[in-house]
Amino acid sequence: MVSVWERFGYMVWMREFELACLEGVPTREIHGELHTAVGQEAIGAGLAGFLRADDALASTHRNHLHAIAKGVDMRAMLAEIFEKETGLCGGFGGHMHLFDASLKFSATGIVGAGLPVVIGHAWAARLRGSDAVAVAVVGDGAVNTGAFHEALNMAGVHRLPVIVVVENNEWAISVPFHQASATATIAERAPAWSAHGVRVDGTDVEAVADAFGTAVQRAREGGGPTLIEATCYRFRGHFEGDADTYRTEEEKERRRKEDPLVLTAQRLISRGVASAEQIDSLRSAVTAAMADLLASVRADRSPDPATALRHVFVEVA
Ligand SMILES: Cc1ncc(C[n+]2csc(CCOP(=O)(O)OP(=O)(O)O)c2C)c(N)n1
Repeated sequence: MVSVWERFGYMVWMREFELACLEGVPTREIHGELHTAVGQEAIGAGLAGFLRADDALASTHRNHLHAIAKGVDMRAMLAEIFEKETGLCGGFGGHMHLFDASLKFSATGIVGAGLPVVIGHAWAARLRGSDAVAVAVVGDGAVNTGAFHEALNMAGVHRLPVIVVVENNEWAISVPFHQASATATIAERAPAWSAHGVRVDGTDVEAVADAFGTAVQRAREGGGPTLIEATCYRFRGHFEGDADTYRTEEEKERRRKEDPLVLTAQRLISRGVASAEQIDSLRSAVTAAMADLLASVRADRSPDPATALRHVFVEVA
């Protein structure tokens, strides 16, 4: 059982990890779009501790926190994001394509594309007679794709051990959720697929963990799929470089006050779990450790340009 103090630790590491990634954008060490989930850490940390190596998790373009929650090695992730040979995929994939086959962790930049993958994992577990589960984490932008309906329907028909977690941060790039959904919430759609539906405050790490832990247990015991909607807000633009003019300054300022790290720290202090000093020293220790990790990754080599076509075409011996 992961304690709330430990979950807070995850949140701090997740925040620092993404702040480290941000350093690589202006320096052009990271090419392409970088999407962070700063502000959404209570969801990532709420998923931690429930999944085994043989459980699958498929994530999105905003995937760093889910990978950390699944136990993917942070150094190998950071090296991949910084396009180094030592990265998870040898520096060929970059931040949107983090893969760790040993942990059945995958990510995709195609909205909704992780859902059918998860159905495949769940079906495979069923055929093997295993109680492994399969988790898809998607954004609210994925919930009106065909893949979302098809995957949840298939999971419902076959009572597959599937959990779909939707991070509803209210915006799919510049499209507000209320303009794109015929239902006020996502969780209320669950009965259409005979799935359990639950909507949680995604700034509350314990609420997320409760909902996710229950869903994983239900799936392992043959109780079928669960759709979890976790409400949240992304603190940064859709990607680094997004002018983000579609959200008002007033909205952004107001919502950033609901920082899950601050809310969780306040909870820890009010319950007497930790003092303000302990929280500060944890944050300073993680900041220092992440600076060391980043410095170490930066010293690694990038792939040789001569290998650019490796993994693109079949290599015939
Ligand atoms: C099939 C597909 N259509 C469009 C895009 C372009 N695109 C990238 S991210 C995104 C919005 C995703 O929003 P959401 O699912 O809410 O996730 P968030 O970025 O808010 O985490 C879109 C439309 C894409 N990557 N894939």
